[in-house]
Amino acid sequence: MRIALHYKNIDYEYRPIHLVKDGGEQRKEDYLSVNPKGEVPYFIDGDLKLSQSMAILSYIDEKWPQNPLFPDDRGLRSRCIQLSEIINSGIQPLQNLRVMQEVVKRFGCSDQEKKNWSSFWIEEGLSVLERELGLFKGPFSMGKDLTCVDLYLIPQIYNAKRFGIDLKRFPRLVDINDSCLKLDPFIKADPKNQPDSPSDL
Ligand SMILES: N[C@@H](CCC(=O)N[C@@H](CS)C(=O)NCC(=O)O)C(=O)O
Repeated sequence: MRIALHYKNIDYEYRPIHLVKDGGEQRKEDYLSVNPKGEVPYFIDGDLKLSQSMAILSYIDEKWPQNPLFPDDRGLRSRCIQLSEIINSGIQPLQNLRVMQEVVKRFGCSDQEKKNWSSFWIEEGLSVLERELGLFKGPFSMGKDLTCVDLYLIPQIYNAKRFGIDLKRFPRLVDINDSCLKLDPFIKADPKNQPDSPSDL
């Protein structure tokens, strides 16, 4: 989310939500009264209040059309959503904090089993993307222009590294990651440049 706002040069007020401290600020009544789903990101623009990153990105892109996040071509736009959802629906939910906490509670997994589970879904999703994004030539996921896919991919690669996943199997993804990490919006949104090291987009 922050990458998109920086890429489009939109001024915004950032309110950090600590996902772990004291059982997670996202689960406190203060935050649930704003976003009953208890997740980040959450985006407020005047009277509009939005959760769900894809809905937020699509709103931001329509309201501030500079530096577009989706291709103009209808088919490529759908491909862009499809490829983003491989991460957003196919990897992220399977190893989201609350999902993993519930898995541990119900099935008593060890830390190693938890790690294996998350790594499995990350590697599976990245393998699909390695093939899919290999069809596009250029520095970014869909070729010469940055798109929404890059906004999902780069944080997921950061996450894969945290899990110790060997990225040598994914040379196309590594190249895209290197291209994106040279750009200002990605540098500004890097977790190490955030006061609270959050994990949302
Ligand atoms: N489908 C949602 C996923 C949101 C989500 O799962 N966010 C994570 C952080 S990346 C979260 O808030 N987790 C808190 C928790 O699991 O308690 C989206 O695309 O925005």
